Amino acid sequence: MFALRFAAFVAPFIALPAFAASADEWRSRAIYQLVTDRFATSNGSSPPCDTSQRVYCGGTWQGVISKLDYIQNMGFDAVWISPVVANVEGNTGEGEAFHGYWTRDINSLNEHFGSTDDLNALASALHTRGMFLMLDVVVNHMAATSNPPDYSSFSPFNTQADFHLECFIDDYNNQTDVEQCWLGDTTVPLADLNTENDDIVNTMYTWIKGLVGNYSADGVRIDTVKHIRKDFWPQFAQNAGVFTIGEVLDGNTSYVGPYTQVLDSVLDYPTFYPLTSAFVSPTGNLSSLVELVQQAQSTYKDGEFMTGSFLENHDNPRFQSMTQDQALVKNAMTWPFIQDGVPILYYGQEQGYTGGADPANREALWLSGYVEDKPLVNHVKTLNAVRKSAIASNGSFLTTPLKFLATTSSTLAVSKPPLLALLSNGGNASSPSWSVPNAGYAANEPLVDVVSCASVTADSNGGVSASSQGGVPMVLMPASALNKSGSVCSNLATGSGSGSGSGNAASAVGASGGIILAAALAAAASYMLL
Ligand code: ABC
Ligand code: CA
Repeated sequence: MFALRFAAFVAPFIALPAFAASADEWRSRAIYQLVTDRFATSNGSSPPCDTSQRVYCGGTWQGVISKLDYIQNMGFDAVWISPVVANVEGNTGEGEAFHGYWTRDINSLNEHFGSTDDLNALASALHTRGMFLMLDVVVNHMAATSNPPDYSSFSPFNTQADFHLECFIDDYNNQTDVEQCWLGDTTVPLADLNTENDDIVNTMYTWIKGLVGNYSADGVRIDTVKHIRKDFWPQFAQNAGVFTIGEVLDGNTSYVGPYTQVLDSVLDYPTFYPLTSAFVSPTGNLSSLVELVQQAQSTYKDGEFMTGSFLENHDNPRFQSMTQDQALVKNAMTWPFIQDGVPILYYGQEQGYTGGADPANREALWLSGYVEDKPLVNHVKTLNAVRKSAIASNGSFLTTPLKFLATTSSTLAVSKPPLLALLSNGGNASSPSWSVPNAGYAANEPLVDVVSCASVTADSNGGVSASSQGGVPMVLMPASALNKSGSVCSNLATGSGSGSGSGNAASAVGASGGIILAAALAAAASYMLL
């Protein structure tokens, strides 16, 4: 009986190509988002890169391959790269298409980033390490360099009839305008594809299937999702055949929520805004963050579980362009790793980059020297490692919604057993303290704050009282949930064996191929418990 049900459940996973990863297989992952042109050069050189010029600086897929140790050492097991298809060439008057979002031909690659072989080599280099590749795809529009566009310059949609009539979106409250008018401006019009036309729609469905297959992608980040009617998306996702995460750029859960019904997940923009304002200064409003997260938990299809949580991305000013108080920065950076969804870190945040609005937030990472022994790099390592430990030590960590246990005007206590995160926005001159009467631990349980590697002991009711110096966050774990031979505060850890988390994020990913089976087995195991 066991064997039969087991086999029936596992079989569909095994039938998939090695890395066609589903939403469930992304749940436990952590994503590093990079701008391909700005992350690393093929030969390791460090050309100058003035972001204000908005031109190609020289990053490539080979460059990414050469820096996978850097990414993996921080504990990431998935990489989101810039759109890969051929873009408009030359200086448009708004710079070059170094970001990859100005599609000219959906069936050719962007040669600035490398060749077909290079992109395939990146996919296999990632897979060899047990890491996932996420492609960024644009379906809504093609970019032109004149107005009206020269439609014959696009491929394969090369006539005006393939596009909605030109009108730039000026009323974001009119959803028909949002879907059928154009993004961009008269210098670089983003000609809006006529996705009401079945031929166009079917071409896009066939295209995404081919793209994912050709480059062995494990997931796709989908651009401009709110600019195409919702019922376009389910079949698009089905043809992609892998995890889909959509960009619906809006701050309201009521607007974003319905899109969680048509794709696996969304980038959690609604949380991003109150998250930023909560931690950007000591006057930030923590209750707005709490309220928003609770709304999202009840509005999104799977609560917050499958969202992508981020503090920075390529479209918004970096957090450190608004404050450089390192205590605030560390608190804000902690959030994506201790909440319900998949954490996403935008490259350069770990190096303390401070770029403001686009294009300043797209700095070349080679100018940092990729130094790994730095406070924020270490913070990221700790956060990834502690999350993997929590996942390993509690089989339902990933499916248990976080709870806010105690909120004051300057402190938050976020519980996601076995983890308790104690955050504050007092800044580096503050000494925050937290009192959490029912934290859910055992009486007098030995705990470890993994940020400072200090011991904390639960009280006789399993509650926690703690305080930190210099406003830094605390992330508590039972000492027994950390591995004595792991990388997280091993001197205080008392756990060993599989249930207690290795504390080493890198070891949580296996060799190519094995990981899918492992994920299938884990899924099967939890399924058996139902
Ligand atoms: C750049 C500059 C522009 C400049 C232009 C010439 O060059 O950013 O300021 O005018 C690509 C490039 C960009 C380039 C654009 C346009 O193309 O990366 O550098 O702009 O040529 C995605 C990608 C993004 C990409 C594109 C285009 C789309 O992530 O990198 O940009 O393929 C809209 C879209 C969203 C899009 C974003 C850039 O524009 O919906 O998909 N991102 C409101 C609207 C949003 C709108 C947003 C920004 O403004 O509702 O739909 O996003 O314009 C919240 C509200 C939101 C509000 C925000 C700002 O505040 O709830 O509704 O968003 O509180
Ligand atoms: Ca559209």
